[in-house]
Amino acid sequence: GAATEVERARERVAEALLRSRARSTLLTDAVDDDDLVRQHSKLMSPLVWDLAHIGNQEELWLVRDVGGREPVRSDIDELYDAFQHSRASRTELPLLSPTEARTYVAQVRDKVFDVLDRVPLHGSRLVDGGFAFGMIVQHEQQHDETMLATHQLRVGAPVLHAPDPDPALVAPIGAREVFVPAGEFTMGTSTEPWALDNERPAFQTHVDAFYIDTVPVSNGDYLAFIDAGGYDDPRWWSEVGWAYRQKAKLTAPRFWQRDGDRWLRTRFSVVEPVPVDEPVVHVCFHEAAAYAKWAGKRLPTEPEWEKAARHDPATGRSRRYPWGDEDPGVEHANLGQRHLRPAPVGSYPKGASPLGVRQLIGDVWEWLDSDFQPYPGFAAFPYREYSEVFFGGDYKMLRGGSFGTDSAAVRGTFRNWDHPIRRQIFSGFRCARDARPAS
Ligand code: AVJ
Ligand code: FE
Repeated sequence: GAATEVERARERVAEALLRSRARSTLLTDAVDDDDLVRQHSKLMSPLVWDLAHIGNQEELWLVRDVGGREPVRSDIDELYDAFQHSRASRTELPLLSPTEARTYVAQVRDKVFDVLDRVPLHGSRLVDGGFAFGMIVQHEQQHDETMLATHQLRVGAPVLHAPDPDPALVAPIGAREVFVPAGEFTMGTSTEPWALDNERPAFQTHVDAFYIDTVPVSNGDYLAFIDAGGYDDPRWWSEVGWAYRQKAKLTAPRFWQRDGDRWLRTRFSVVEPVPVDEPVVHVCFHEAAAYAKWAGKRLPTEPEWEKAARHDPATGRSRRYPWGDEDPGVEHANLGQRHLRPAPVGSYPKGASPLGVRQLIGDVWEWLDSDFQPYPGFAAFPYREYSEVFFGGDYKMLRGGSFGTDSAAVRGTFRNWDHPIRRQIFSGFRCARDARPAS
């Protein structure tokens, strides 16, 4: 009944809070204090900022707002407000030290478990189904992925270790492309309990027939673009993309370097030959779009991606995930920093969509040819600064999560966005093309 459902929500929250904290701890305990306060890149915060910011968001929403408790520390809100200070300037601030930050997040977390024990998880939109807790879990996991990207930018001996994906999970893919017939499908959600405001509400939308690649573009595919002179041919690039390619002198994905006649790449401080069968990662939107044009294709739009990922032609309904409604298992997708790399293309046949599209969830975020815009009926909730202030033409969409995304922070409806020039994120892509009826 309703009571056991609330108890299950409470258990889900507790488990997710423990998992996100274990990951934040791993990412921040892996390096020494000098490394925690250092700026590894102008694009990133020092790791110690992310850690205390995680605690501060948790305090604002769960301790003060949901719990109605006294502040743990009311003096530091401004330091950890992402809109007050650019990432590049955060090392200049009088931040909590690593020890203070660890104490702070632990104090906040103690109070949060107390709040979780006492508040009803129903009766208001903020707490129904544990939403505010789920939002904070997703916030921590999103910053954990950002911290993982900071680790990738960090120079020094390797400190993160994980087994490689199981090669036995690769299965022949058959056709390189999947045909998605024209028609309506349900995009977004009105029922997913932890869905964030920008995923809501569900609505019907028509998508013309199109073809989408069965798997993400691999390093091997991408090498063919490089070898064909793709980086030196403005025909493949948009005007803005070409200008950026020139200005930034792009010649290959980020973290690649030429070594004689082969390419090496650095991955969490380990240098290795570029693995040709893995999805390409650390490309910006402009590189993805240029590759697609060179290949005679284009990037999918956001409705196309979500239809490929969720639409079940047999029932006409949209699934939570490509494989169905169950939460991601290890057989479905490469998520959660379980591995420190994408799995080879063709992996996870059990994670395929009804039409047979693979690896939509996990491995690499997929750049899409869509700007970040609200769905019809969007309402900012619970704060404008999560989504609303980013709507417009400045950001391109990314879908599906990467190997560094936790299962709590991705689903078929989950929307991510970034500047089209960003490459430090775990971003790759797959291609699509129109399926125009022969005239
Ligand atoms: C949704 C991943 C673009 O990291 O900037 C973290 C998530 N929002 N803190 C980001 C977020 C506030 C956001 N992205
Ligand atoms: Fe944040």
